[in-house]
Amino acid sequence: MARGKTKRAVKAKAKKAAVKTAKKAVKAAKPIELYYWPTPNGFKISIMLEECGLPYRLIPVNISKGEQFTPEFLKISPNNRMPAIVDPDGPGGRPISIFESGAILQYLGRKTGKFYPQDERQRVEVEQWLFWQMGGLGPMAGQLNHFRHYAKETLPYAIKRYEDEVNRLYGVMNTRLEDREFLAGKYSIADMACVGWANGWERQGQNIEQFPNFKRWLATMKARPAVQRGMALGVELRQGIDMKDPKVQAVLFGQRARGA
Ligand SMILES: N[C@@H](CCC(=O)N[C@@H](CS)C(=O)NCC(=O)O)C(=O)O
Repeated sequence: MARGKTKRAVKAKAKKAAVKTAKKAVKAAKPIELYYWPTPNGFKISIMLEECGLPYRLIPVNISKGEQFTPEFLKISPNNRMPAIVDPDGPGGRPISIFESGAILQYLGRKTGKFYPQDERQRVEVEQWLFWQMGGLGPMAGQLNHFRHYAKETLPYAIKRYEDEVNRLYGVMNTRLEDREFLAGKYSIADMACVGWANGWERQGQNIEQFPNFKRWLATMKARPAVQRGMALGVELRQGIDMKDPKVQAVLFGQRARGA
């Protein structure tokens, strides 16, 4: 009995020491540089960094002023889009830069072993929904926002096309969430990818009451402190920016190939 107790105490002490070492390692790590602007695509990465407790340094990329076109940023993100990261402590201990939010989420998931399971079946579950967001929900909701809120002309056909598509996608998500708490079962990077876009349902002309499972999932997501911190990161930066300002629109809309 006494021996069992001692064994348990030794185990608990070792566990405590391991946790302390891991925490120290996280603190000692050089911060990840986060190239960011507070939008649903940016939130994916601020949420993941917050969820993992990784140290990071925010580097704002004011896309309304064209900072996404600076030569320094284009070296990191040749697609002139944020988010992007530079991890000074990349593979082999050397820096690595990554653009595309889905690739960043996967990298951080592999790096930390969190929210991106190693088991192949579970990983495929996550990846299906991550890519569903990257190729579907994000681009469609983005186009819908453009035609509903920013376009110079009102184009009912374009608005309806994207409103319908976003509605269809929310329906798919609602069905998926019928018998599971999160998109891949357990909370994962797929949920993080979706939440910023899903949170805009009202602006996207959708009625959340049509999607009760989606509504429950969104409430669960928004109750997570790391999600709250991630979606609050830098929102003050975009205060006072008018997306209908012709100068802002000249930067963001009508982009064509440069230097080719
Ligand atoms: N597929 C990209 C999309 C990123 C994206 O569209 N970012 C927008 C803001 S939400 C941007 O940087 N826009 C700058 C521009 O349009 O020039 C990703 O997921 O990382």
